[in-house]
Amino acid sequence: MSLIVKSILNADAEARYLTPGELEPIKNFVKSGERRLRVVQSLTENRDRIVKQAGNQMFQKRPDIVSPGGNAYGQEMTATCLRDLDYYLRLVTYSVVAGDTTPIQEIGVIGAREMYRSLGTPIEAVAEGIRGMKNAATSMMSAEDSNEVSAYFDYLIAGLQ
Ligand SMILES: CCC1=C(C)/C(=C/C2=NC(=C\c3[nH]c(/C=C4\NC(=O)[C@H](C)[C@H]4CC)c(C)c3CCC(=O)O)/C(CCC(=O)O)=C2C)NC1=O
Repeated sequence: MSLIVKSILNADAEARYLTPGELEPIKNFVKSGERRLRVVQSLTENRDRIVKQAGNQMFQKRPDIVSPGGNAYGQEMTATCLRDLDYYLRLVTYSVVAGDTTPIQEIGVIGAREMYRSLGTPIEAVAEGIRGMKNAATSMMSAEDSNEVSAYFDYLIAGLQ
């Protein structure tokens, strides 16, 4: 949920106007709008490259997952693994747009550990792949944009550990 919607729901629950304390973060949210949209556009346009680069890095660091008996072994499983990275990159774009970690948390983190355990997927390797996406994504951005998006990648990585 975006900051604006959240603030309105809180205020309306008490039938009151938005307070200066609520308007200040909204002001910052609005001010950062252009930057956040620029970041999302960059992630969206470069998603194939980001996922591919991160995948290659991850498979190099963890050759076991693409070796016989590994969870991402075989063309189909490797593709499913890269699809998961793409899913996570998409969630990061949702959170950057909303200026809020809720999409990452609700869609990508809650229940993820249990799900990956049941699939036999080593979750620390998933986190490694996401770290690779962070590196790939931030290497193609300005320092300011990179700051914006790093926080969301870090939040996601921490949530999967
Ligand atoms: C947007 C929220 C969302 C997430 C996160 C998600 C993940 C997700 N990953 C899955 C499978 C999978 N996920 C992986 C991923 C990997 N294996 C590895 O060793 C690597 C470390 C890693 C890649 C980084 C693999 C290989 C499978 C297939 C496992 C199997 O079918 O046995 C499945 C099982 C169903 C399917 O195959 O689609 C789900 C639900 N689905 C969602 O809707």
